[in-house]
Amino acid sequence: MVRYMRLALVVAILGVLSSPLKAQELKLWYNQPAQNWTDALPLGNGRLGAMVFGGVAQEHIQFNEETLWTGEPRDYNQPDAAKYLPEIRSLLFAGKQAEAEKLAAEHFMGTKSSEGKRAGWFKDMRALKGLVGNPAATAFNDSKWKTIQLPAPSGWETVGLEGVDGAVWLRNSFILPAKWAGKNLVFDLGKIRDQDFTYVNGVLVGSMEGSTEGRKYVISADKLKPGLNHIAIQVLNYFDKGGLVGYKDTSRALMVYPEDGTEKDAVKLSKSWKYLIQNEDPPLVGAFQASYQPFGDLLLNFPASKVSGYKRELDLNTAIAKTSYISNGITYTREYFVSKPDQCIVIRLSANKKNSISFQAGLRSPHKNSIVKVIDTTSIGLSVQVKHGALRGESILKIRAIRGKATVIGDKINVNHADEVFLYLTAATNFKNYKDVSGDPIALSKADMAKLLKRNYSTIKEAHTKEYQSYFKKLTVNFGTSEYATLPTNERIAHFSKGNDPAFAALYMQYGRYLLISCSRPGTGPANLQGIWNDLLTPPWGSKYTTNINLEMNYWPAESLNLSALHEPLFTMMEELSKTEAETAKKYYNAPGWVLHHNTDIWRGTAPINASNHGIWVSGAAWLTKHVWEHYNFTQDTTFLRNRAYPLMKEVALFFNSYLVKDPATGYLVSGPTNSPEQGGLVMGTAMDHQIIRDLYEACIKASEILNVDPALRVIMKEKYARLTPNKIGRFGQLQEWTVDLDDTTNKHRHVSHLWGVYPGSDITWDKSPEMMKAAKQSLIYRGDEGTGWSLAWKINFWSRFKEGDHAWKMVNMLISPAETGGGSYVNLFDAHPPFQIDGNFGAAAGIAEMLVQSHSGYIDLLPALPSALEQGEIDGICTRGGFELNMKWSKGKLSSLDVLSKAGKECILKYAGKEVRFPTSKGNTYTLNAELQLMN
Ligand code: FUC
Repeated sequence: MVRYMRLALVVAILGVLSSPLKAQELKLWYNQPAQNWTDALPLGNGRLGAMVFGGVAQEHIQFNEETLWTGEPRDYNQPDAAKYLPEIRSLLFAGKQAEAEKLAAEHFMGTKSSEGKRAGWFKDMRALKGLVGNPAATAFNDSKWKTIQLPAPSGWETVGLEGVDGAVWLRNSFILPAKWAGKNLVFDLGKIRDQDFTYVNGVLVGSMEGSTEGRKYVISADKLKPGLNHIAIQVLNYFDKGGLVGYKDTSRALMVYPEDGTEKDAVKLSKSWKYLIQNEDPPLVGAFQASYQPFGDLLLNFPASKVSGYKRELDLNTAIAKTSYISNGITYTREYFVSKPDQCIVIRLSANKKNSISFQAGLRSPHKNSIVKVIDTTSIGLSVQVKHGALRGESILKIRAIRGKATVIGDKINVNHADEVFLYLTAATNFKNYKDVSGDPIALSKADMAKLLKRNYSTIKEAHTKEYQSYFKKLTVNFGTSEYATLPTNERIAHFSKGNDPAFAALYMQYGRYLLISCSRPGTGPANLQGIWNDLLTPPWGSKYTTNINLEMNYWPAESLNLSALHEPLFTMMEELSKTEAETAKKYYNAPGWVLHHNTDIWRGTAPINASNHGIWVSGAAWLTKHVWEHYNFTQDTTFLRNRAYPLMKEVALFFNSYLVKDPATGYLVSGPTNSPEQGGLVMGTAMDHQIIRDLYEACIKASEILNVDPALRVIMKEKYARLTPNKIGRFGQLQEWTVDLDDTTNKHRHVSHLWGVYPGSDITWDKSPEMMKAAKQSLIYRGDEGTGWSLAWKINFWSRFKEGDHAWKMVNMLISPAETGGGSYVNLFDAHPPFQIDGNFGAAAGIAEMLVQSHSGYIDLLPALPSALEQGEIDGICTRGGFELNMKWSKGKLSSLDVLSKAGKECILKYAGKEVRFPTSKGNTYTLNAELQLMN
């Protein structure tokens, strides 16, 4: 009987297997070339990144090399910060937050890079140095000036003044409506970066310094004329974005309207302005940390022609992008990829008719200090030097034309009537490590080129595909297909939240994996705020590494989505940080071990930055160590635990052993001075810190037991663990964000740090503490669903842990919707903060996995938060803690089959629909279970 039943079950399972879900193509594709950078398709090998626009008359490939940053190696620490620590703490305990923040601002922030002297330059600019005539004057002739479109919300860098810091004049005019005669007018010029001197009809009418205040100047009627009135603005921009940036609400115009009227009566000034650069060399501005830089652009200009059948795509299965179109009856195809084995950006141009390929290739860079040079008869090079920085880069472009001819003319390469063309681009910098910039970029770039030129295109392509697929193929996911799967990606994004395209969520998940492979390979640096892709000299938040959510979120999918090896760059960075951080621990807290505040950069800066109300946050290192511990949990690799994870964890535990202090009000240990990221200013004691520290102690105690080391330290950690401030439920039924019940239930801020214990932590679970879980959920309900890209992604994970799949799905829908003013997705599916920030891509991919499998509570929970929209599907290769890899299928919302591969031979505990099964496993064996969780082998 039992045998018969087994047989029937096997037949049933085979039945399911024999009617597989139809899979969609794993491609992003479009019917038109990229207009904006966030339409372009990203490629990368962890070190070199490329954004492919796919233009017909002009192909544009913007590229990056991951080590090109501003700045130089330097000490970021304030030498005697620790002297002020006791006073800051006692002020905070005494409720004197403002005084504590002031003292900390003066003595506790990190040091900035060197500053220039402003006074002399300022005087020269105001005295019109370098100009002929006075542009403020009404009669000034600006007919030879160029034009610029204003406002430019992302800075004038994005509308034609890339790389310009300094003094720029802007001129415009408007006709005074007759009915405004005799009225005072309001000039609303939005925010200006950084300082303006605004003239109307030659008279200075307003001036302000500071980039956060909008300019609204009231001009008295006597300064105005009937008819034409002239406006001239001298803008002094010292660093970062420049110009008239308008308002956060980008639909708001620059305008002028009567003082007694409203904006409805306004004459718009949002239009073309004339401009002249007076000077581009302002005095240096000190920066707490460095910014990631673009390297250059490869441009291919083709003869103009009419085309049909245009398509561009990115194939996630091969990490190869393609553009194709028909022109004059000839089908042209471009193929692009970035090879890790051959360390280069590769492009192949082909046509289905011989002698048909002609174009001109050139290089350029947004860096002012850059030149294009001839290397040999078929190669040119690009040298860039970062302004005021220690880093420089060298790139080489080599063209191989099959038949036809490639020749260098001027600083460009011309190709005429070729059958097929191969372009190879290498790039390198002088960065060796965070202390050493003595590298030889030209030698490196040349060596890469020499090596690859010994191989042919198909060998290079094959090696690339094989290496890429060694990561990508480890997991497949299929949520079925739908009619929408045939739509171009931009249309699918627009349609997704309207329903019926669950397959797109599978594509989004795989795209997250694709992006991680492309920007974080073993041996490269970790993924920064934009992964590896950046086209701006002043990118948002420096495109650096923010550690109060963003850097960690980048690596959330690494273990569960079977990309464990890609975690490596983060671990190497942590080992470097643990060295620079040791200095910070000593100089700021007089403590052993290491501590990381809320940001770091390529130079491994670790001291607090920005402002004392949010820059002094102490849990960065502790949070990062969760990643080494999770790597161990997923892989069960005790050698890794002994040699890499535990030493890092132990040093952070040693820091907290010394740093935690007793809260006089409660007797518990608290962290502080610190903050709950970007909420409530500098305080003693935040729920987030305590959850992270508790997690660290728990992990460190377990690790020391597994490794059988440090028994004395274990005793101390256990004692500290027991005395740490516990999670608390506040008066609104919410999980308290601080030790004191200060939560504001109307606060809709994107940061939800006090829920750290729900995800990525496991301090709060339905099993361990249902009341606290309810309170955490209540806090999230108060905070609301809206948020930036990463905030939406975090909320997918929270709702999955709350086991509310449909709410989690709602968050997926909000994230996969066209990026407008809030979080969403750009045309190329990059996550929109906005602007672009890659963390949301990774956080959401991890969040979808969390709907399917969870393993943070000591067992594997199958389909714990399956949304009704994903009622059928299959995933092969999803990983869990304990060293298991699952192949799982479900249909009609119910598990239908499961294979468990045991990679470490640990006991397997599975839970599904109220059932629990446990069985011993042997390493390397696969266990098959049926829908009832019965073992079939
Ligand atoms: C913090 C966040 C922002 C952004 C930035 C990189 O300041 O509050 O939303 O993610 O880091």
